[in-house]
Amino acid sequence: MTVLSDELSMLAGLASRLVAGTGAQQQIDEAKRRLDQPLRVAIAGKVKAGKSTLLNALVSERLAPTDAGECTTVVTWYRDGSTYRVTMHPHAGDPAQLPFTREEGSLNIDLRGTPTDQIERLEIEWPSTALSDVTLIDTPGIDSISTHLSDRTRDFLTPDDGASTTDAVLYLMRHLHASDVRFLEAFHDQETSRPSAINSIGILSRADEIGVGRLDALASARRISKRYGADPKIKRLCQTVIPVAGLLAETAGTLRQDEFRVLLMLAEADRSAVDPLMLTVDRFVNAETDLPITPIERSELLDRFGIFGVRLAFVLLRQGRATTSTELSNMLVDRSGLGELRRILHSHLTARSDVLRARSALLTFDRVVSSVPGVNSREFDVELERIMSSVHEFAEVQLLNAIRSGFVNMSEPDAERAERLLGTHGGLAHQRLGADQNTEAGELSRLAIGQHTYWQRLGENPLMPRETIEAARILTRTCEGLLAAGRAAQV
Ligand SMILES: Nc1nc2c(ncn2[C@@H]2O[C@H](COP(=O)(O)OP(=O)(O)OP(=O)(O)O)[C@@H](O)[C@H]2O)c(=O)[nH]1
Ligand SMILES: [Mg+2]
Repeated sequence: MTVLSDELSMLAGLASRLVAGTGAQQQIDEAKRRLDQPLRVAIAGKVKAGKSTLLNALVSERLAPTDAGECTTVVTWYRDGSTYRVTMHPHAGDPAQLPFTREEGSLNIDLRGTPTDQIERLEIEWPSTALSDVTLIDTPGIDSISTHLSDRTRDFLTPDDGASTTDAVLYLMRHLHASDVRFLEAFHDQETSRPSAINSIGILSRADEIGVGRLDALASARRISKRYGADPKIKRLCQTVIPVAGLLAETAGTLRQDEFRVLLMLAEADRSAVDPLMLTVDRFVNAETDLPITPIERSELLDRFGIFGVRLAFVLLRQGRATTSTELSNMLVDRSGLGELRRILHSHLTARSDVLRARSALLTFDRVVSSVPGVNSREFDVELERIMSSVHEFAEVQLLNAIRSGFVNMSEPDAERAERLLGTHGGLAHQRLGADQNTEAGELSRLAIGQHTYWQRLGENPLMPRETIEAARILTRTCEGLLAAGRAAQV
């Protein structure tokens, strides 16, 4: 048992006693059960931001419906299971299993005539290693503030009563928009009075479309994401912003042999015949050509790859950098930004599942206890406050938020060093210490000692404001944790 789990059990017990005999007891039990389940990560963003496509890319299957269909308007969970099963959870009444078919990989779910506004969520169990440590939740697009679809997503992510059912969010944005920021703020408002960057990652989605599908689209997208990530409003709300070309990632992960053959044919054809086709989307589909590919086939290729993907695959094959469909698929996944997203998902979210889930549980206990009329929650409030400030993992989360919100007065290089140490570049030891992946344990220890000394001295400087001294104390403790973990790993 760790300090964290001991404290959680204690607080759960206290919350249970306070609400015993009321319906709220069940919510406490449910929150406790969640601590052993995979991390729940919602994919959210505006209408047609590419949420479902990105979910498919992460699972390497075309499960989630994209574009049309009533299922795009229902919150849908995708979780690992021992069998393939679809369950509908209505707002009122018992859950029911639903029949489904698959067409070219896509799921076709028969809602049996149930109006979508009566469905709280669909749950898809799907045996998949990609889902073994994370449950992905596809949400309907947020449109304008008032539409009912947006309301469904908003209710789901930021419920007025009860607890949020997610531990973290991937927030897709195509262009930075005032309503994106409002939504992110609303999501975080639920947690505490202070917003938190710890559990959300911003994604500049459909990144291939930036610069009308030119081959350098992703480089431009990377520059734009950096700018978004540095924006103080976004910085308070997202750990980082990265670009992803979801459609290309989805297609690369589900690449078919027939598609590979057509692309190879184009790559091997005479340049004078192919180059004119590659100039624009319109030419690619409609231009007359002697090449053995019909306009319908070209249009299908575009639907799957986008013009950027077609151009990139063509260049990779033509230059001989990819020679098989597996090589092509791997290269496209990498170029799409999905590889980086997977790494970030791991280092920023799943590697920290314990603390993120614990945090969700505490917030749920708090909300449940304060929602039951007549409960004297004083003892609970005191304990919650004590845990939030004394358990080191939470102290780190709160410090990161405080730095990002400008509550802690630090020089820019200090703030950057502190943020990194708190895990904004990933929670693994080398990431926190700013070293590369292959750094030896001895060198990591030296780096940790260097940082320890640095923060300790800063904390002892009597001229520093109180918050900075407190921040330095937490960071010193983080370095001690890294040193201890390094020693344990060497034993
Ligand atoms: N070029 C390009 N098109 C994309 C990308 N991602 C999604 N699309 C296209 O955008 C359209 C919408 O994609 P979805 O994945 O359904 O978007 P969504 O955010 O789930 O949409 P809603 O659920 O309806 O809000 C589809 O036609 C996709 O093929 C991308 O990375 N690049
Ligand atoms: Mg969708």
